[in-house]
Amino acid sequence: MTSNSAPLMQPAPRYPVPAEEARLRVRDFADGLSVRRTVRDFSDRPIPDGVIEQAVRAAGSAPSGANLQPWRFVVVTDPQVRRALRTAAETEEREFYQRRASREWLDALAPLGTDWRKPFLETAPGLIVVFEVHKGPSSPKPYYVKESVGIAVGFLLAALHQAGLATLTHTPSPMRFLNQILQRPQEERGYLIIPVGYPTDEAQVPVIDKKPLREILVWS
Ligand code: IYR
Repeated sequence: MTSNSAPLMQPAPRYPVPAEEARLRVRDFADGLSVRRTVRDFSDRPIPDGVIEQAVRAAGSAPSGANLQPWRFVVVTDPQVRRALRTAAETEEREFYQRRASREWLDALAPLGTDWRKPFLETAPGLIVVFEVHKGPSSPKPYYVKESVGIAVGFLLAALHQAGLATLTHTPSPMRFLNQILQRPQEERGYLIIPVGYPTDEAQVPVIDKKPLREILVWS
Protein backbone atom coordinates (compact mmCIF):
# COMPACT_ATOMS: atom_id res chain seq x y z
CA MET A 1 0.00 0.00 0.00
CA THR A 2 1.32 3.45 -0.89
CA SER A 3 0.09 6.77 0.35
CA ASN A 4 0.60 10.13 -1.37
CA SER A 5 -1.74 12.12 0.80
CA ALA A 6 -0.30 15.08 2.69
CA PRO A 7 0.60 14.24 6.27
CA LEU A 8 -1.51 15.61 9.06
CA MET A 9 0.30 18.62 10.51
CA GLN A 10 0.11 20.68 13.71
CA PRO A 11 2.01 23.73 14.99
CA ALA A 12 5.55 22.96 16.18
CA PRO A 13 5.62 23.12 19.98
CA ARG A 14 7.45 26.13 21.43
CA TYR A 15 9.94 25.62 24.20
CA PRO A 16 11.05 29.16 24.95
CA VAL A 17 14.35 29.63 26.79
CA PRO A 18 15.96 33.09 26.88
CA ALA A 19 19.62 33.22 25.79
CA GLU A 20 21.13 33.72 29.25
CA GLU A 21 18.97 30.95 30.70
CA ALA A 22 19.96 28.70 27.78
CA ARG A 23 23.65 29.07 28.65
CA LEU A 24 22.99 28.25 32.30
CA ARG A 25 20.78 25.30 31.61
CA VAL A 26 22.98 23.64 29.05
CA ARG A 27 26.00 24.08 31.31
CA ASP A 28 24.13 22.50 34.22
CA PHE A 29 23.04 19.65 32.00
CA ALA A 30 26.61 19.04 30.80
CA ASP A 31 28.01 19.33 34.34
CA GLY A 32 25.43 16.84 35.57
CA LEU A 33 26.18 14.31 32.84
CA SER A 34 29.92 14.74 33.05
CA VAL A 35 30.01 13.16 36.52
CA ARG A 36 28.26 10.04 35.26
CA ARG A 37 30.47 6.96 35.49
CA THR A 38 29.90 3.39 34.49
CA VAL A 39 29.73 1.40 37.72
CA ARG A 40 30.35 -2.33 38.08
CA ASP A 41 29.75 -2.87 41.81
CA PHE A 42 26.09 -2.59 42.75
CA SER A 43 24.51 -2.65 46.20
CA ASP A 44 21.16 -4.25 46.92
CA ARG A 45 19.51 -0.86 47.51
CA PRO A 46 16.27 -0.99 45.54
CA ILE A 47 15.40 1.28 42.64
CA PRO A 48 12.63 3.70 43.72
CA ASP A 49 9.21 2.81 42.32
CA GLY A 50 8.31 4.57 39.12
CA VAL A 51 11.83 5.62 38.13
CA ILE A 52 12.37 2.96 35.48
CA GLU A 53 9.00 3.72 33.88
CA GLN A 54 9.80 7.42 33.53
CA ALA A 55 13.31 6.73 32.27
CA VAL A 56 11.95 4.39 29.61
CA ARG A 57 9.40 7.05 28.76
CA ALA A 58 12.29 9.43 28.19
CA ALA A 59 13.97 6.82 25.96
CA GLY A 60 10.76 6.29 24.03
CA SER A 61 10.62 9.99 23.19
CA ALA A 62 13.80 9.72 21.10
CA PRO A 63 13.72 10.44 17.37
CA SER A 64 13.92 7.34 15.15
CA GLY A 65 14.05 6.36 11.50
CA ALA A 66 10.61 7.10 9.99
CA ASN A 67 9.43 7.40 13.61
CA LEU A 68 9.12 3.62 13.71
CA GLN A 69 10.57 3.45 17.24
CA PRO A 70 12.34 0.13 16.68
CA TRP A 71 13.07 -0.61 20.33
CA ARG A 72 11.88 -2.74 23.21
CA PHE A 73 13.03 -2.38 26.82
CA VAL A 74 12.75 -5.54 28.90
CA VAL A 75 13.16 -4.97 32.63
CA VAL A 76 14.46 -7.93 34.60
CA THR A 77 14.39 -8.07 38.39
CA ASP A 78 13.76 -11.79 39.02
CA PRO A 79 16.92 -13.23 40.63
CA GLN A 80 16.57 -16.53 38.78
CA VAL A 81 16.37 -14.83 35.41
CA ARG A 82 19.30 -12.58 36.30
CA ARG A 83 21.30 -15.66 37.22
CA ALA A 84 20.47 -17.32 33.90
CA LEU A 85 21.54 -14.17 32.06
CA ARG A 86 24.79 -14.04 33.99
CA THR A 87 25.62 -17.67 33.27
CA ALA A 88 24.91 -17.26 29.54
CA ALA A 89 26.74 -13.94 29.28
CA GLU A 90 29.79 -15.28 31.10
CA THR A 91 29.96 -18.24 28.75
CA GLU A 92 30.17 -15.89 25.76
CA GLU A 93 32.47 -13.47 27.52
CA ARG A 94 34.93 -16.15 28.60
CA GLU A 95 35.17 -17.11 24.96
CA PHE A 96 35.67 -13.44 24.04
CA TYR A 97 38.39 -12.66 26.57
CA GLN A 98 40.21 -15.99 26.18
CA ARG A 99 39.93 -16.54 22.42
CA ARG A 100 37.95 -14.20 20.20
CA ALA A 101 39.33 -10.80 21.19
CA SER A 102 42.44 -9.58 19.40
CA ARG A 103 45.48 -8.48 21.40
CA GLU A 104 44.77 -4.94 20.22
CA TRP A 105 41.22 -5.10 21.61
CA LEU A 106 42.35 -6.53 24.95
CA ASP A 107 44.99 -3.81 25.20
CA ALA A 108 42.32 -1.17 24.60
CA LEU A 109 40.20 -2.66 27.40
CA ALA A 110 43.05 -3.01 29.89
CA PRO A 111 42.64 0.48 31.44
CA LEU A 112 39.02 -0.41 32.29
CA GLY A 113 39.92 -3.61 34.12
CA THR A 114 37.04 -5.60 32.63
CA ASP A 115 37.14 -9.37 32.33
CA TRP A 116 34.76 -12.25 31.57
CA ARG A 117 33.15 -12.17 35.00
CA LYS A 118 29.81 -10.35 35.07
CA PRO A 119 28.58 -10.46 38.71
CA PHE A 120 26.69 -7.21 38.20
CA LEU A 121 24.09 -9.13 36.17
CA GLU A 122 23.05 -10.67 39.50
CA THR A 123 23.92 -7.95 41.98
CA ALA A 124 22.27 -4.96 40.27
CA PRO A 125 18.63 -4.82 41.42
CA GLY A 126 17.39 -4.29 37.88
CA LEU A 127 18.53 -4.94 34.35
CA ILE A 128 17.12 -3.12 31.36
CA VAL A 129 17.68 -5.31 28.34
CA VAL A 130 17.38 -3.25 25.17
CA PHE A 131 16.31 -4.91 21.94
CA GLU A 132 16.22 -3.65 18.37
CA VAL A 133 12.87 -4.47 16.76
CA HIS A 134 13.14 -5.63 13.14
CA LYS A 135 10.46 -6.59 10.63
CA GLY A 136 8.08 -9.18 12.03
CA PRO A 137 4.43 -10.20 12.25
CA SER A 138 3.49 -7.03 14.11
CA SER A 139 6.39 -4.72 13.28
CA PRO A 140 7.20 -2.98 9.99
CA LYS A 141 10.67 -2.87 8.45
CA PRO A 142 12.53 -0.20 10.40
CA TYR A 143 15.27 2.13 9.16
CA TYR A 144 18.46 3.36 10.84
CA VAL A 145 17.88 0.90 13.64
CA LYS A 146 21.27 1.16 15.34
CA GLU A 147 21.23 4.93 15.19
CA SER A 148 17.67 5.09 16.53
CA VAL A 149 18.22 2.66 19.39
CA GLY A 150 21.54 4.32 20.24
CA ILE A 151 19.85 7.70 20.59
CA ALA A 152 17.09 6.19 22.75
CA VAL A 153 19.67 4.54 24.99
CA GLY A 154 21.43 7.89 25.35
CA PHE A 155 18.20 9.43 26.57
CA LEU A 156 17.69 6.45 28.91
CA LEU A 157 21.16 6.68 30.48
CA ALA A 158 20.81 10.44 30.93
CA ALA A 159 17.38 10.03 32.56
CA LEU A 160 18.59 7.34 34.98
CA HIS A 161 21.62 9.42 35.87
CA GLN A 162 19.35 12.39 36.51
CA ALA A 163 17.48 10.18 38.98
CA GLY A 164 20.73 9.41 40.81
CA LEU A 165 20.98 5.85 39.54
CA ALA A 166 24.17 4.20 38.37
CA THR A 167 24.23 2.31 35.10
CA LEU A 168 26.55 0.09 33.12
CA THR A 169 26.43 -0.54 29.40
CA HIS A 170 27.15 -4.23 28.96
CA THR A 171 27.54 -5.72 25.50
CA PRO A 172 27.81 -9.49 25.61
CA SER A 173 28.43 -10.86 22.17
CA PRO A 174 26.75 -12.68 20.54
CA MET A 175 23.47 -11.85 22.28
CA ARG A 176 21.06 -14.45 20.93
CA PHE A 177 20.81 -16.04 24.38
CA LEU A 178 18.75 -13.00 25.38
CA ASN A 179 15.87 -14.06 23.11
CA GLN A 180 15.81 -17.52 24.57
CA ILE A 181 16.05 -16.60 28.23
CA LEU A 182 13.67 -13.63 27.99
CA GLN A 183 11.35 -15.38 25.52
CA ARG A 184 11.46 -12.60 22.97
CA PRO A 185 10.42 -13.15 19.35
CA GLN A 186 13.13 -13.48 16.75
CA GLU A 187 12.48 -10.06 15.18
CA GLU A 188 13.82 -8.61 18.42
CA ARG A 189 17.62 -8.53 18.55
CA GLY A 190 19.62 -7.83 21.67
CA TYR A 191 21.36 -4.47 21.62
CA LEU A 192 22.60 -3.84 25.15
CA ILE A 193 22.13 -4.91 28.76
CA ILE A 194 21.95 -2.03 31.23
CA PRO A 195 22.35 -3.00 34.89
CA VAL A 196 20.76 -0.27 37.03
CA GLY A 197 21.07 0.49 40.73
CA TYR A 198 23.34 2.14 43.28
CA PRO A 199 27.06 1.60 43.77
CA THR A 200 28.26 -0.23 46.86
CA ASP A 201 30.01 1.93 49.46
CA GLU A 202 33.32 0.43 48.33
CA ALA A 203 32.71 0.72 44.59
CA GLN A 204 35.71 1.93 42.61
CA VAL A 205 35.94 3.12 39.04
CA PRO A 206 39.02 3.29 36.85
CA VAL A 207 40.77 6.64 36.54
CA ILE A 208 40.08 7.64 32.96
CA ASP A 209 39.34 10.95 31.36
CA LYS A 210 37.23 12.37 28.60
CA LYS A 211 38.73 14.20 25.67
CA PRO A 212 38.66 17.96 26.17
CA LEU A 213 36.26 20.03 24.14
CA ARG A 214 39.01 21.41 21.92
CA GLU A 215 39.76 17.88 20.73
CA ILE A 216 36.21 16.84 19.94
CA LEU A 217 34.61 20.06 18.72
CA VAL A 218 35.44 21.51 15.33
CA TRP A 219 33.80 24.66 13.98
CA SER A 220 33.87 24.33 10.25
N1 IYR B 1 31.68 -7.08 25.63
C1 IYR B 1 32.73 -7.33 26.58
C2 IYR B 1 33.99 -6.63 26.24
C3 IYR B 1 33.98 -5.16 26.30
C4 IYR B 1 34.15 -4.47 25.14
C5 IYR B 1 34.22 -3.11 25.16
I1 IYR B 1 34.61 -2.15 23.44
C6 IYR B 1 34.11 -2.40 26.38
O1 IYR B 1 34.18 -1.02 26.41
C7 IYR B 1 33.95 -3.11 27.55
C8 IYR B 1 33.87 -4.50 27.51
C9 IYR B 1 32.27 -6.99 28.01
O2 IYR B 1 31.15 -6.50 28.19
O3 IYR B 1 33.05 -7.21 28.94
